[in-house]
Amino acid sequence: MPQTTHADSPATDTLARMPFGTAVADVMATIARDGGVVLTGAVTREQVAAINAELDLVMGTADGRFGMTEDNYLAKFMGAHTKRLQHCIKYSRTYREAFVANDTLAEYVAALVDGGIGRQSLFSSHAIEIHPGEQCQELHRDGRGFLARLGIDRPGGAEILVNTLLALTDITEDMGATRVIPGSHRWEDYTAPGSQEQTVPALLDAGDILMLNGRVLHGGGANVTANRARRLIATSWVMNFIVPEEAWPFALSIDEVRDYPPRLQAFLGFHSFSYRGEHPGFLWRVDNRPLEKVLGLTGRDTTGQG
Ligand SMILES: O=C(O)CCC(=O)C(=O)O
Ligand SMILES: [Fe+2]
Repeated sequence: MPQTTHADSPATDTLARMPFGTAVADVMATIARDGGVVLTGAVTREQVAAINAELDLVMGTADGRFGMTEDNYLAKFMGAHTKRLQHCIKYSRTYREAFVANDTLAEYVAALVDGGIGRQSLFSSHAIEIHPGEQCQELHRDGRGFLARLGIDRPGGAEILVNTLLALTDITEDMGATRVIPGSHRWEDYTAPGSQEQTVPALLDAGDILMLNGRVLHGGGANVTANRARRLIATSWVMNFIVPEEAWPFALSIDEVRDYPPRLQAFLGFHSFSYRGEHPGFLWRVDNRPLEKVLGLTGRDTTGQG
């Protein structure tokens, strides 16, 4: 697949669509070309209804909050008219059993991200409900935090992350369909931001997924409808082997760790962290909140990066 420059027009005008269950090689060939693909019918209409009913029990509560109340640096990226609910695994049995544990999905994930079938770590399981009035989200590559840091922010490097966006409503362009720049994972210059004019909307029926590699530019769309919210769940996986050898949060209790120096609490994973000093506390969160706050660890932060 040739590299392209960001001046080139998109590789395709629309994203390719194929049924969920299409041969792994065909799905991978399309993602290699475009950076993403729509896989139709990943879950049934009945399963969509069940997932929505399970999520509705919490989406209306404080956990399904709008925007980011505590973390202003993330507020713009997360959106002021968008509800986000982390840990959907916990709230929807239908979603976790029919979708996240699905054998075919595990094969697609493993074909993109090294490790073998079922041997990636779940990175996020996060409902995103974009309401009327929301603007376009900043275009981004989901693997952005890893790629530059590891020196693989160029075509052809390892795939660290894969994302799937499972539509729980039909999603039209005016409702804020996810916008993608097909082929942008093949740009030579990953620092080029891309523009909304280069994007195409991923139109989804409820039950379809948009599968994206960690390198393609995309972002949530603007919801310009009067009264129609759009709901999906972003489920992503990462390579599972850059983790500590010792499983600290299971080996040590929070009570033991409470009196440790804050630096050590952070080393042991009792603290949210960031990719590279940017967006402190973006990773390793609970209920969209910094872990150390959830745990009541109030010691002074000495990590220098939140
Ligand atoms: O909400 C959307 O359509 C996009 C979500 C997204 O980009 C993400 O979860 O990384
Ligand atoms: Fe994203």
